[in-house]
Amino acid sequence: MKLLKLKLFIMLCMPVLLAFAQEFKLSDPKDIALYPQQNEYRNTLNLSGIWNFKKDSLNVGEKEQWFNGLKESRSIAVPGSWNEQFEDTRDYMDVAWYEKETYIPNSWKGERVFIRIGSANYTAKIWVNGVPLGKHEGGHLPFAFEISALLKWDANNRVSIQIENVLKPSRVPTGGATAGGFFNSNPRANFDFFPYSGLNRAVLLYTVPSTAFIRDVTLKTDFNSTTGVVEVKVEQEGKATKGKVTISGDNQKYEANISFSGGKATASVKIPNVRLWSPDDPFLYTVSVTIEDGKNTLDHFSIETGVRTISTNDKQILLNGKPIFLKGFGKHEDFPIFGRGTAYPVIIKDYSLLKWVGANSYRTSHYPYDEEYMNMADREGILIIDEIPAVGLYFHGDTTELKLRQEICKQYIKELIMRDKNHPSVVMWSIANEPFPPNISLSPKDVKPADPKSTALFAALFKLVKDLDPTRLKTLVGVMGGPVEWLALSDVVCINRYWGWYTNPGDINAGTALLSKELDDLYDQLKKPIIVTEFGADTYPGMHANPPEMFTEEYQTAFIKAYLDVADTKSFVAGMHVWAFSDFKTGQGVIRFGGMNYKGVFTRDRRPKMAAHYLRSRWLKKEKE
Ligand code: GCB
Repeated sequence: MKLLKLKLFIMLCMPVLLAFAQEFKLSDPKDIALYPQQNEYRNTLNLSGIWNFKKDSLNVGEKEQWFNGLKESRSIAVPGSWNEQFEDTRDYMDVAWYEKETYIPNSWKGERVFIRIGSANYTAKIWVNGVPLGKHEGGHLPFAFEISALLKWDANNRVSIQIENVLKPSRVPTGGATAGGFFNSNPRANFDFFPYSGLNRAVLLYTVPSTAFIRDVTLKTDFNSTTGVVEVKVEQEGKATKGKVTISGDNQKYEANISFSGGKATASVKIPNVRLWSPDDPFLYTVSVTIEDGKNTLDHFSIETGVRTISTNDKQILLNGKPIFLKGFGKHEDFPIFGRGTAYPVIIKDYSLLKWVGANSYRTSHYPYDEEYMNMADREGILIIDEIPAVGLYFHGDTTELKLRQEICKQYIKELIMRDKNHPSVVMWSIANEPFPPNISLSPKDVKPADPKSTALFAALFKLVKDLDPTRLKTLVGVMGGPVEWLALSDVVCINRYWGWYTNPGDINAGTALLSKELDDLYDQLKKPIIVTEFGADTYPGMHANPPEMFTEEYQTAFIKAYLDVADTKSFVAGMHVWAFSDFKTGQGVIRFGGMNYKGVFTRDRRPKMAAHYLRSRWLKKEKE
């Protein structure tokens, strides 16, 4: 009788024991190398829509097994930030659960099935049908796990995701540390944008063939006179022995056979009379890869890409060997109600406005954006400085926290390059925005030398970037008063400057005199092209003053004009990015009226301020000259 009871007890407890016995795997960046695709060998299922949601402020969900079904949940939209969808979640920076049931057809049986989460801010743990699957840290990059073994076929399957967004100094971007003085904000982020939480991008299920599938494709483009060259590296997992690469476009088709050794194969395809990719002609070729085992085709994947090169000389950025001046903005993924959630109409609108205003580039400040932004940049011919979420890094204080920050930066670099390496629009990787030294001084005369340890860290991050992608430029974006040693590591020196705003308030002339002198000094020391990656003034739409006064549309326009005029006198300035494209939400604090940064030249709902009209007249005219 006792034995029977024991057996019964074990049987009842089995699912629970199984759930606890299993470990959460860490994601492998290789699994985000190729965006899920629907074709004759692959399926995708987008789980966007309404999910179940529940806050877990006491952090009891795991103990109470919420992964076996959320009780008393409410509905929430995915993608979308939880902060904008309810009244009690705006400043909620803690644990919450998402849940979705979805039907998996029997026709998928025998395929390998993966789940891909576009962005979960900040940490995520995932269960499928109550069984632990994997975990991930970092809110702006995708991650994926295979789920084939956990699925029930021709049945509903439950996906449970626990997300936690506590702002901590050990995380990147950093939070929870006291910024000091006027810069303190609620929520306690050490960065100037709202720390939107939750599932901000789509969650996808997708299949790949189990016999063999294309795991990664890396494209490297070059040209020689009128002939383009595309180097294609393919990685497969499974039994494929050979395959084919086809590049088509402009009514032409070029092919090369590949054969695998150790799962890898390469090809070099020549394109006579190549149409080079550029903002003037963002022409995209289709690179199509098939793999086979000698008898049957096993998998197929295709990528749109452009043929182009990017390089520098001591003063200029060269696209396809010719100088190009970067006109554009620092941006954010930010919109009312969506928060940081993917909003397709906003993506389209932003590209329409970038074109309207005459911009040719922007920086994904201060984190990687949804893949559709990258696809659109390829199509529209917009150059991208692609930034990891390392905003406001610092090097003093607790050494364990410092180490954790360094590790996560390395992970971000691996994930970002894995995700975005085939986009012609991406011309530069940015490994940090405004890292700051201890005892920062805003007077250029008093800038202190960098601590060699921090310089060594940046050197190591740059080496990692170069090892992973030697074809693109790399930079870190420097803060006012930041050390020159850090800037010296970049291929292109990028600096954010607010002389005439945070210093010399109300005095644009004094501000631009400082800017002009600093640019000359920097160039004398570094002999590299410089981009001013941020400059701007908060501007409440509809506020006017003559003569211009801070916060008015006139001041913003005059400020931007004065900075652009200075840049025009320096042959080594290779780009000017206005801060910011549009107004955006921040935490609440005394320097952020209404919890907003008003430095946009467009409002948060994308209406032009006076400065947008001014930029349009200046940037479009320049193009014709
Ligand atoms: C900066 C930061 C950016 C801020 C901006 C500002 O230097 O890089 O994140 O939003 O200044 O408006 O203060």
